[in-house]
Amino acid sequence: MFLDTLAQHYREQPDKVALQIIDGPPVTYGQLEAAVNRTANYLLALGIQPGDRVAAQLPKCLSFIYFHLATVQIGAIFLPLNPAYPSAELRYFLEDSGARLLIADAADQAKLDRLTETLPEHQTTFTIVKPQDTGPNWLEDNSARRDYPLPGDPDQTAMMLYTSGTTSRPKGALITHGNLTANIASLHQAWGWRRDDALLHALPIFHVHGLVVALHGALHAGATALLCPAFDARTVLDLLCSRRFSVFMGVPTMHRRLYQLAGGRRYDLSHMRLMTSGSDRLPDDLFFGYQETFKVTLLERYGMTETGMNLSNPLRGERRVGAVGLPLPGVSARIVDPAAEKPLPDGEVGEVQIKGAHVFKGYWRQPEKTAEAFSADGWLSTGDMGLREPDGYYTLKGRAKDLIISGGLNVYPPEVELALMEHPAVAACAVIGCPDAEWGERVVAAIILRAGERADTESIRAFCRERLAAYKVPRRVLIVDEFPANALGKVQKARLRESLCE
Ligand code: MCA
Repeated sequence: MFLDTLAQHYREQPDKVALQIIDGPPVTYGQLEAAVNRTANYLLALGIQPGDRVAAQLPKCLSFIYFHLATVQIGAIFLPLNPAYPSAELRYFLEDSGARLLIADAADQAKLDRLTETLPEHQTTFTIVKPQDTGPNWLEDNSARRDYPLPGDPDQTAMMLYTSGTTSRPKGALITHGNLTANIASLHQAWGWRRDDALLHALPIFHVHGLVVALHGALHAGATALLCPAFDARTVLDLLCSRRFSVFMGVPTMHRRLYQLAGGRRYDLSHMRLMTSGSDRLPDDLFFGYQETFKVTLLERYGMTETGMNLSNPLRGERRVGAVGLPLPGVSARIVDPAAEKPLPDGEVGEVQIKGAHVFKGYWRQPEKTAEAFSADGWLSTGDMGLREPDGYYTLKGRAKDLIISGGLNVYPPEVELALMEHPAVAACAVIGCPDAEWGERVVAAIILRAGERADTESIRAFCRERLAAYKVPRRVLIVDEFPANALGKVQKARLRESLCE
């Protein structure tokens, strides 16, 4: 299990640096073990039991990592939340998950006060953390790990990660200890993780990409991770040039910013053992531009919250432009005709389906949604369309589901549409993604106003901002008279995109 490997590093290399936040003190594996044990003791003292949900809405900091590892160590369920969620979204996650505890940033006190007024009494205890502190008070407990069993059942849930749906409010995907172990073992093998690797970590840590693929990857290998609290292209490029690192993972928007910052100058980053791109399609020009500018061939891979990583271009061998590679060790993939659920021959476009020990066990308290996600014979429907080349490489060809990916973050149009429909002047709306060189796609909303109503588009954006995290707020709002619709009256988003995207 992932926790066992970590315990092995605690024992075998206690003096090796495990983590460091830029400009902060290094944390060795020995110190990490002590901090995680003390945090676990603190959670136990609060009465947290196996299976309880422990939510954390913190900026990227060591406390987040201690709470994450301590929560899974005592058999509770860790629920990471994007710090950008305003209180309306936060309330939904806390209510839906029935979280016993929310670990939050001291800077968010006002938001938490508003929340306390609306949450059911005693549902959630807030523990306020000052993320800049490396030794907050719960770490003052000097006791070693208390005597409690470490989770031993691979089916036990370790994390709950909210993903949105095309027709519903966000659903909590349940990720088990077995899923985490399978994922990380597979990536370890495929990407050749080593103890002497040094990861430059510039991703958010509340998603699978930053938390599991990058951070767990480094900790599982017994390597060192340097964490940038936020992505700043200048800082990251300087660090990459320092030759202190061997691994970097990013989303295409980050790679685009690094490439643009280079501004035609050449940098030799060929000492980097592995630089990956994921969470969104890597544009061809960026793949080639990177090779020319940085002497690096980005390794593109494909995953999703419900599974972690599924497909990857190879570490050695051809990293094919425009392709997401081959199934990772332990992963099975197939392309099916979504209507008939029939596997399709190579070269034909269908839905990508996935099977393996890394696939999540279901959505929190949503058995129907869980059943819908799987085929009768147990394959997970990804909602992504793609094809398999005769030599086994997979290429993605769009989405079966209504989804926008902006800067590597998923935005579900129905969620934005629900928020827009709460506006008293909005009679109907449709949210689409328009192509964007920096973000991949940008969120655009078309609205029809109620008869006699007037509203300026900026006030509509401000209205959304109170209800949705900033990355989901439409960059453009357009007032239209009607939508292109099919015979059944359903808005034809493809036609809307043709007419509204510039
Ligand atoms: C920030 N903003 C965004 C986004 N990020 N708007 C749209 N899409 C976004 N992704 C907003 C900010 O709130 C701000 O709004 C404005 O854009 C400018 O912010 P800026 O400072 O330029 O952005 P940033 O803070 O530098 O963030 C850009 C980023 C970030 C570094 C690319 O979005 C990011 O870290 N993306 C990675 C996401 C990720 O890890 N995805 C993995 C999930 P305003 O000006 O209005 O305040 S998917 C996953 O885990 C699966 C398993 C997988 O396969 O990987």
